[in-house]
Amino acid sequence: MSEKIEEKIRDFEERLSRTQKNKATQKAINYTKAQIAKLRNDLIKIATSKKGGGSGFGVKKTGDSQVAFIGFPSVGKSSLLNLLTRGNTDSKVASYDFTTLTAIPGMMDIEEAKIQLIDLPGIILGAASGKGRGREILGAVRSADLILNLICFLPDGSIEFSHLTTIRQELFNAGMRLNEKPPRIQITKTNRGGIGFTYNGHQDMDREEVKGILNEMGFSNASVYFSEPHVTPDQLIDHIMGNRIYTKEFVVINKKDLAKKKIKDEEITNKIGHNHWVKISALNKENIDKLRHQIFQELELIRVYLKPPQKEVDMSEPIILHKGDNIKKLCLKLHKRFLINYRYALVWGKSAKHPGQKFIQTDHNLEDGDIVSIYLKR
Ligand SMILES: Nc1nc2c(ncn2[C@@H]2O[C@H](COP(=O)(O)OP(=O)(O)OP(=O)(O)O)[C@@H](O)[C@H]2O)c(=O)[nH]1
Ligand SMILES: [Mg+2]
Repeated sequence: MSEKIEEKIRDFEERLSRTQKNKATQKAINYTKAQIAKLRNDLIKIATSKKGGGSGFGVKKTGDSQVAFIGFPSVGKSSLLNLLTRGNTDSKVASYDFTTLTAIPGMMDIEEAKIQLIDLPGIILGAASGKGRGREILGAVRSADLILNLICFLPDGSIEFSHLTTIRQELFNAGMRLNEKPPRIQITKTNRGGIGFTYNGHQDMDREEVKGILNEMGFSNASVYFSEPHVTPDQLIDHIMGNRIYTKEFVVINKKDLAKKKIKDEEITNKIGHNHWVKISALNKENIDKLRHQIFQELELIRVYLKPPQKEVDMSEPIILHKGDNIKKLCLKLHKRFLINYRYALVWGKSAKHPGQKFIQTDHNLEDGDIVSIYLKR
């Protein structure tokens, strides 16, 4: 079944590449884009269903955060897992491709946080439509907080950047959006009146185009609001589809020991498209600690300390949360009874206007180093 869908996608994509972009063809382009999005969605549904292997090898989430390793075969994913987990994990390493056949989780301790690393089999072209163990791999990646995209130096001393493009395309096809923020769009279904369109800032799409896409995606009456400028047709389609996953990507360039001549950092940043990357050598254990700290920073974790009411603060064991998490997240991480019986909380630290600020609501965002006392109903 997925083969047929893929064939259709290919047809549409070919049509898209043949169409020159101008005002007259815009409608046809958006129509084609909507069709591709719907078909890809069918693929994602198959891939994330149990039958399609979407449970992602069934790795149980543990720790404060999850990081998934993705990369072509033999780039050194398993070698790196073994190093980062300081020998607590033993994922098989070998010189042949497809050594790792399933997901291997390992735990990395850093700055009082426990980070679950997931080593995965090598990915190949067509993974999103199920080639190799593609569906399971992408299933496991979908639930991660950070994706470590691994590439490596080749024996001739050059870096294989093309793998990055392939992997990103596969992740895109699987509904993942790397280093992007969800577009700020609101769509409210209405009973009549067609498609209403209001916006903030400069937009490149006009009402006709927005209407075209919405009609194509099954909306006849709705009011649409863009609260950020320059929303693209793809972002609009993503918003309507709703199952997109927005994750950060960090690029690891392994096998630095094979590098011959120096490649400028700017050149690497240009090729990668951002400066969230590091060169390492798993073989020579080079830059491994640097990478550990970079992972910690990329995850944007914060430490919150608990002060039981009328007692001293416990500085020995912080609760690890993600940046932007609120008191509700903290309660849930402790035990759901903290949320059910919540009365108020007192907060000291960066997020409080004054020491011991009182919060009756749980939607207050906490910051790194905050001290919190939670008072419960009796
Ligand atoms: N020269 C060099 N070789 C490395 C380095 N890291 C790993 N290797 C070698 O590369 C080969 C593949 O390493 P693995 O860790 O098994 O690679 P993988 O990405 O897990 O491979 P699959 O599980 O098959 O996808 C092994 O022969 C490793 O010894 C490195 O930093 N430098
Ligand atoms: Mg491996």
